[in-house]
Amino acid sequence: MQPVFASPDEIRARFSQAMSEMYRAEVPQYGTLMELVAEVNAETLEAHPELAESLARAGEIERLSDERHGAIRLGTPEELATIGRLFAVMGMEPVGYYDLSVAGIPVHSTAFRPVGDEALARNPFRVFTSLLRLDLVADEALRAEAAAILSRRRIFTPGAIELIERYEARGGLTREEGERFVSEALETFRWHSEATVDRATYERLAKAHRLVADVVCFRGPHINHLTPRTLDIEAVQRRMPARGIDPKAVIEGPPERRAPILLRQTSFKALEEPILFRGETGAEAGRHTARFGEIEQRGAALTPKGRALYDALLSDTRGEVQVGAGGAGAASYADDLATRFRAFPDDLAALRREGLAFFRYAPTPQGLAAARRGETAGDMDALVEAGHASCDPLVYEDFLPVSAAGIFQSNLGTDRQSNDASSGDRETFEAALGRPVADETALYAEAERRSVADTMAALGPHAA
Ligand code: OOG
Ligand code: NI
Repeated sequence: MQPVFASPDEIRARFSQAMSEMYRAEVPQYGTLMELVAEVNAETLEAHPELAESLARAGEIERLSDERHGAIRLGTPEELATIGRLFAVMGMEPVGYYDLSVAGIPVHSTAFRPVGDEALARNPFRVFTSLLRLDLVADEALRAEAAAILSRRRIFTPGAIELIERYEARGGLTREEGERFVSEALETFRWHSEATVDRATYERLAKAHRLVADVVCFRGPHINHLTPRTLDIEAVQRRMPARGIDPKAVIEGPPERRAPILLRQTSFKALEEPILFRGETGAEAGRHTARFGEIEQRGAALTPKGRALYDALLSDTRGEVQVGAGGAGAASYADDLATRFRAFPDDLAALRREGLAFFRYAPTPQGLAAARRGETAGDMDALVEAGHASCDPLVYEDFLPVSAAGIFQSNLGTDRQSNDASSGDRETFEAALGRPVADETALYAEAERRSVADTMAALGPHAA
């Protein structure tokens, strides 16, 4: 008899819940941030009943303060290949390639995430996953030393590997296996305060780049942050200090707008935590900063034309105003950003008219009635104009390389913005992963195209 399998969405929902509990216990300040986010979200809903209604219609109220994403940093191609298989058990696919070397950070990344509308609605949890690029470490001896240390660790439990193999062989896990899988998988993301190296080795690696030490010197790729969704990122950013939380200097992404686009993010700075180095005569006390908390607010996914405009306006601002290591210049940066983004249309109709954002179309009840009378127009603009089709922006479900770099940087102990020359290496990343990453723009374009086709079919001359 064919066993009954748990859905990957269900396993992912359990996993994100378990991660949230583990991280709150490990990093109490993250719990404080969650409380602040819940408070601001509640106030925002009370002040904007129309927003509360639209979230309720979309079925999003219940999951409002669930985490949207987390992040890890891996050390070897084999680790990336296996994590891809682990995330596949939970319905998470690699989407997008992010080159962080543009900001002087020696990693490249993808986001493992659910891709279908239903899967995203069921549980949106995704993991921004970076792979260390030892090829960007200049010192050859150090590079070899790091590779040797990494080759000795095993970041997955035997139980997790066994369940991944079972999933692959049978095409699913039972509910009981899914529960076991979640607790085995969780071990990979747990914090270990004992470094696998001595102080001198840690310091040599940290001198090459703080991130190299963070990836190489521990037993596993500890989850370094989780990120809930906020309805008012400005308010959370403002209120963090009163809760004893130290926010990064600027909110990454576009400025505040009436019609939100892409992704706005901010984080609290990574905490300094006690660790133990290996010593000749026993453990030696040390300190390490890696783990932080972040919040995000998402808006419309942009077409290539919209994204080009976004990139140009952002790069103009960053060319004009540099934020310094301690956050100096943050206010002028925010002002300059807001001024420049006046060139980016700020209402949904204009975003659609000018082809800057992706939309999802659907027939309205009036449209369906008109179609039955044979009174609908044959093109989408006219259908929308007549109220026969509705259109809502597609939510951006991915990440932004410049923003990600800013989040990395502020958690490596500096708010200094950096704009280096790029040299991505997507081919090597995909070879390590064992498969290509999906193209996020193609996913949005396809979702829009499908909604247009379905809507036209429902409202077209042959509909009834
Ligand atoms: C990842 C930083 C990037 C985001 O939301 O853009 C990120 C990391 O620090 O490992 O999480
Ligand atoms: Ni993040």
